[in-house]
Amino acid sequence: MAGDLYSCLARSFAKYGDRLFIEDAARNWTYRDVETAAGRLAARLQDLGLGAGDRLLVQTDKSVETIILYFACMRAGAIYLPLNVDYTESEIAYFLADAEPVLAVCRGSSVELFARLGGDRLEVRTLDQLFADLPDAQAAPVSRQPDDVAAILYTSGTTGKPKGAMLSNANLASNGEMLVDFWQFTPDDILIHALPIFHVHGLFVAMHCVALSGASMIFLPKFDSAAVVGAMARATVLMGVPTFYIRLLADPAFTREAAAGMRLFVSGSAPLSADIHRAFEERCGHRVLERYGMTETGMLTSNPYLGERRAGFVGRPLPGVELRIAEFESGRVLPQGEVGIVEVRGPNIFKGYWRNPEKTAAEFRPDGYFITGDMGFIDADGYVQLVGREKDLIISGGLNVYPAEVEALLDDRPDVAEAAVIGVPHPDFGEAVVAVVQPSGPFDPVAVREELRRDLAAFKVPKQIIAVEELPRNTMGKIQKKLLRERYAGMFAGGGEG
Ligand code: MCA
Ligand code: AMP
Repeated sequence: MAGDLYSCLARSFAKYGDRLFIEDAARNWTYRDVETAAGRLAARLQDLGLGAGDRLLVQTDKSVETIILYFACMRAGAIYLPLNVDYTESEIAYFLADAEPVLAVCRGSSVELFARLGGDRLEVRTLDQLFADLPDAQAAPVSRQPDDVAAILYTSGTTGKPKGAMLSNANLASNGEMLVDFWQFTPDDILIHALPIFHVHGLFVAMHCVALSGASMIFLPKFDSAAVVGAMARATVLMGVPTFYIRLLADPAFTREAAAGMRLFVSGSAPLSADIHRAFEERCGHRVLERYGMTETGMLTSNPYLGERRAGFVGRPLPGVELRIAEFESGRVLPQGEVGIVEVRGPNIFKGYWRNPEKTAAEFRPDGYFITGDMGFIDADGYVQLVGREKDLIISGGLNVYPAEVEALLDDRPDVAEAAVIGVPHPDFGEAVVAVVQPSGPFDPVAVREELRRDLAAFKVPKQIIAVEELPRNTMGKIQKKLLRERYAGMFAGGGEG
């Protein structure tokens, strides 16, 4: 395998030059169109002072231009740092201070905010500004080593402070090339791209499978059931989070006929229930292929393309990935069949957390295995089933919410004595964020929710805040979240609004 990610991408650009790469509402882009634009944009980035190893922070709406910006960043040898468009001022301030980017590319409405937060050292541009009058001359690709960082993706943690996962050129290239093979992508594939492009799933898994195989994608701004079903007439693959499949099943237009030309439906980022798996097959005749991964690791396991796709299982370790189950505290490796923490090793595992050697050291075993925080077991056929999480994490519609971050904001309020934030089963999002609060005086849950929206991205804001007289505690005084989860398990059973 070649040294850097851009070399792999450039081979595709050269090989598939005239073929269609991206189709959006505005126009069609061939591989050559995208490469030429990326080469010219890379020259612009360099003019703005972005050198090899510098961070480029991006918070833009989903667009083909953003994808071109990503390629231009790789071509310039810089480090790509995508942010969820939902992030608020306090969240952005943290990322700017921690990552120290040279350049931020944002929406027009955020320019003033970024300029104020970033100070003199940060260049701030919109996509329109970057693309206006691009230079004709393309920047030559800057060569990078396999181990050089290509991207930093922030993930929150149990302490509530996000950590930047450093993904190397080799991490991204090896995982992408392996998935092309494993899921049998060919230049004839057409992928429906309805995921956001600030996460591993939409940016690396879906996009690299297309870019590295010479396939093409129908690029949708977001998941919309009608648009996705409409695109199926011409497409072959859909990748999505379980909420996509739940919403497709709720759409009467999604039928066996609508899905007839599709060859593959992939699900990941959150558990796909065995019930949804079965209902999906009954509806359209396709068995969803479930796989499992993480921001820090890329894709780890997958159900087979050709063999049995087992409902409720995330499949076997992918080629090159070593996976074992261990006892969390001691690290003792457990025999097949026993439930423990999932640990992984392989060329796809990240380099560590940005400027955070302590956190990095804490999440690796001495022999190089990364401790995922997911609990599971391996069955007699080598299939992995995930049964829960050791980490206190809620996954809502494929997006991670760490209760600690929401609890810290609530606990800081004068009207809150203590708060416990839990995940509650939700028919659309899988899990929904709910806060159970012990007030310290007059308390208005609706007003508190509105105030939380100022400091938290919308998906992290509790769908409901419940005031209770007393939070249940164990003899040590610790809040019993398990009890709360049981107590409120049925609250969304009748529908999403609770
Ligand atoms: C939007 N909202 C959400 C979510 N998304 N709330 C909780 N969880 C969410 N995921 C908020 C909106 O801000 C809005 O709030 C209200 O919920 C209703 O929004 P709705 O219109 O239903 O949302 P949507 O725009 O249709 O989005 C739902 C979605 C989207 C399609 C499920 O969240 C999505 O595309 N998720 C995919 C995320 C993803 O790519 N994850 C991969 C991570 P209000 O009304 O209050 O403003 S990578 C990863 O996990 C690893 C590597 C892996 O294995 O893949
Ligand atoms: P992220 O930090 O967004 O990369 O989320 C990674 C986490 O998503 C993993 O540690 C798992 O807990 C979860 N996850 C990803 N894929 C699956 C899956 N197929 N089933 C269950 N959980 C999953």
